[in-house]
Amino acid sequence: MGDLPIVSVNNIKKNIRPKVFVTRKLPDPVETRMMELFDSRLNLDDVPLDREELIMAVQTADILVPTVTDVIDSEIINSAGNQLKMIANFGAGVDHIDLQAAAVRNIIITNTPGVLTEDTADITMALILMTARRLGEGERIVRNNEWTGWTPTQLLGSKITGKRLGIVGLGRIGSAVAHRAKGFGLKIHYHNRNRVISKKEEQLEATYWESLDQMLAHMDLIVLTCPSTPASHHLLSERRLKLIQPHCFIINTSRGNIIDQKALVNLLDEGLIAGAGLDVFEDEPTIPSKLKNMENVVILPHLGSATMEGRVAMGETVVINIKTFVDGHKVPNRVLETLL
Ligand code: 8YV
Repeated sequence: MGDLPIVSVNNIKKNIRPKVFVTRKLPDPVETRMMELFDSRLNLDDVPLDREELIMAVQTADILVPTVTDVIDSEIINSAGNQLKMIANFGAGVDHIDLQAAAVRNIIITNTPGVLTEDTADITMALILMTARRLGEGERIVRNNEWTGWTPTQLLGSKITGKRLGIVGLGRIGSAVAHRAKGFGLKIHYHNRNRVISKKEEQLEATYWESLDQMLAHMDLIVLTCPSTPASHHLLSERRLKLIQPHCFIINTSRGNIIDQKALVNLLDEGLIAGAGLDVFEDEPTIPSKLKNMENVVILPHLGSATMEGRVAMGETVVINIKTFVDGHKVPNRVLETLL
């Protein structure tokens, strides 16, 4: 990065454009801005990087811009050159990055929270409706030319008005789901590490369950909107999944590893859970064929934040994170492991 003086705050040398390595194709306006502001290396073909390419990236770039598809584990971080100062993630979830290894190397991690809240909440509602009202099944019947006309008993689903919705994680996305769900006449229940302020509970007419086990056992629909952290890995373990009533549906728009996927498949198979709406999976993009063949499961290819506006806003947030860091200011969306 040349021989110019070093800014003490961030160790990035002033007045020069940092080398930014973007691992995936981003929306055009974002890439254009990245090119204008930084010495950016883009991935126009959008072929995911393999481990060797990722290692090469962290050995050459000042700033890496990865996505959920890049596993930045301790080996990758430890192979980074001293020039790597920041990992500016395109996305809110950072479970694919070893935060501890990055902290040891003084590499700053940022994410893009806030801008994808509404879109992810919309997809969650879509999955609630698709699953409870059997919309995927209906669409498949029509597309397969199997629809012979209306009948009084075809594809009868479950009414959602008046049902109990248990939200696991009442953060930004969980709250946005709660607001929408209330409008649909669902009764809001939630479990969270910390109980939210009473004003918010009153607004949502929400019931707090300190015990996740107890909440799971009493719900008609369960939605997972908590972040994926070491503590939430398999939060819905086989034991907890078995507490759920057989008429209940599970919706996951967070991360696949929050549910023990193998146990979920078995319980769905045995009819002990009514159905599932899944936007995320344990080993994306691999999805067990058993799950894909279940009529009562709705499967989406991780579309939570997939709107043009949302993805551009995520890119703009990445640009702001990098620019403030390079300019030596306090970085707005820094992820501190201790806060997760
Ligand atoms: C993103 C997401 O599309 O932001 C997240 O955490 O799960 C998705 O909505 C993806 O992570 C982009 O990297």
